[in-house]
Amino acid sequence: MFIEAIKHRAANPYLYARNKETIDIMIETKKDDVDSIGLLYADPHNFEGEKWQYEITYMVKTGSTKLTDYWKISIKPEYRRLRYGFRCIGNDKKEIIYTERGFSNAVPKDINAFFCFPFLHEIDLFQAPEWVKDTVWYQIFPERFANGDDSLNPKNTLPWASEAPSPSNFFGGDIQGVIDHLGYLSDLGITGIYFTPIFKSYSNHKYDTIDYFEIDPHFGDKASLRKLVEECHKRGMKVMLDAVFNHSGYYFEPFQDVLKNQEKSRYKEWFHLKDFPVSGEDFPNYDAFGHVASMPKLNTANKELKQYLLKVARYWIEEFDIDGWRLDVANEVDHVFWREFRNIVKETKPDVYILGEVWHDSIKWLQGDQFDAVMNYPFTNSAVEYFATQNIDSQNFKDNITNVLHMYPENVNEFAFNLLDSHDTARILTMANKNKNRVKLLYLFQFSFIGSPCIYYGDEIGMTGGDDPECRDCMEWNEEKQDRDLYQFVKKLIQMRKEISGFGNKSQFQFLKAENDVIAYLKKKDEQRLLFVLNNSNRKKITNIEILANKSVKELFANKYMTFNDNTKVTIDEYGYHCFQILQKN
Ligand code: ARE
Repeated sequence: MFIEAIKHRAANPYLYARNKETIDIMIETKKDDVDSIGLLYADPHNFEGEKWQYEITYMVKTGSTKLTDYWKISIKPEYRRLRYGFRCIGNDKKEIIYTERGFSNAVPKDINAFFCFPFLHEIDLFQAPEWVKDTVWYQIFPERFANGDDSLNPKNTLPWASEAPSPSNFFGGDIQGVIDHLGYLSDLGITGIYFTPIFKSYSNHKYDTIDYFEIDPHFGDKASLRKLVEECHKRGMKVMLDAVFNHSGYYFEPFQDVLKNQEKSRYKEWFHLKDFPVSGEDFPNYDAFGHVASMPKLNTANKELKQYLLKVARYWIEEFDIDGWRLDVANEVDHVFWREFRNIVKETKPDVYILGEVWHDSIKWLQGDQFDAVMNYPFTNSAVEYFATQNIDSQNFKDNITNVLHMYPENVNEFAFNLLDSHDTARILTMANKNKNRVKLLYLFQFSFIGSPCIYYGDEIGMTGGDDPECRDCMEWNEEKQDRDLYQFVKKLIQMRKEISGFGNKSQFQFLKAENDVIAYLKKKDEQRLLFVLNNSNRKKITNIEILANKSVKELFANKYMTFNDNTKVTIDEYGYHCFQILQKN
């Protein structure tokens, strides 16, 4: 046994409370090296005489990569406390005990050698709004979605879609434009909209805030936002706004005050200034987003500024009833701030969704005290590299996705914000080299995965565009120029996710196959079993899926019943896909 590959710590995601009575435990071992793992566990006070009485129960292998096997188990300890260790039996039949004191041949006599979960407090649980699990998001970049009120157009507004998007051009998109098209989003099946910033700012993207308490006048006013939220809520859609708290804009009043009064400015502690005179020349002498002078970094540790930003967070919830905050550059803001932010937000409206923009491992923010989710870019990267750019093979894809699923607790995964692209990346159809079939597979995978999926505006009708700013083109409203076939496909997936138990969230995901450009995975929920088989190549494939032996199934896309005997070969056309609902044994 390769004991050096055995990995566990009494910390997230290896040990966590899933709900008020359940503790989940995970351990990693070298791939195919260990045959079984028994968890030795009991309450720390469960003694008979001098002897601690423990039970043994066997862990389940929940996923494997080329290097690693992941094992998990859920325990419901009567007194909400736990001491535990592992008994690993290797494929060489050797046995080893693993506790907090390391490896031993026999079970340690001293109970203090065992790993410890001291007490499960409900208040420490990771809890996020339930509605998110069923939400299908749509991301809108307001300047480019629809122009509903010409009177608000900025100077030099260009006719809709008359030019390619540039870092500085304007096309007049606004809040009324979104309201005008809510019917379109309802028809598609959208239940949540994420808006990139709408507060008063200088640029077309509005990430350089001038006033956090005002709607950008080119987008509308407070009455327009109120109407938007009401109209969305009427249609069962949630509204999430973008909070840009890492930095302000250059024209934010307090920063202007710093530029004017320099060392004497009462706002000098609101920023991270390095020396005076403060100057926003090419390379600013203050911290900024990147080295972008027009985005001076805010000092969120400063009490006065903190109160100001927390007031902003509360204001738009309290006065406008918004349902979510997406937090820009969330990983560059201090954790103390985010903890206070969470308290204020949840106190104002408990089921507001807090979504951090973090592109990397985000475990630090997902312990229950800061965010409800992060933008799941590790999911995005794997899906894009497999289906769109085809840079990785099926085995690597399976490995990456298995790692993504084991990166965070299971109850955290269900709230993940799963995007394929965004206003910060090229569009998926462009990444897929304009191959629509690959985009369909991407959508199928996204909609059948754990978490809440998000569609970037216009992707559903086949819009293209490279990296920022190209991905921010004006929405195509001429139906003749829209890819209606793709639209209908996405609409169908949304319906399937909503109507078929186990298709989307609230189910378990398990890979069955990943080779030769084919992947197969099983989604389980209660008695429901859905088997997905996807062919990520331009050649027809025949693949053997053993679990189909002697089963009757319904193919949900073709709406066709089939029965398998011992021959479990499945044929999939080029870039084809199946979803088999397994009905019963013959
Ligand atoms: C503009 C130009 C760009 C140019 C840039 C640099 O459009 O072409 O490269 O300036 O000068 C906003 C605007 C952007 C604008 C930017 C700066 O939307 O158009 O770019 O401001 O003025 C990292 C951050 C992540 C950030 C991305 C963009 O970690 O937080 O970079 N995303 C948010 C928003 C953006 C927004 C800002 C932040 C600033 O979503 O829209 O930009 O408010 C790797 C790294 C990530 C990195 C990612 C992308 O994966 O791991 O950390 O994200 O690549 O670069």
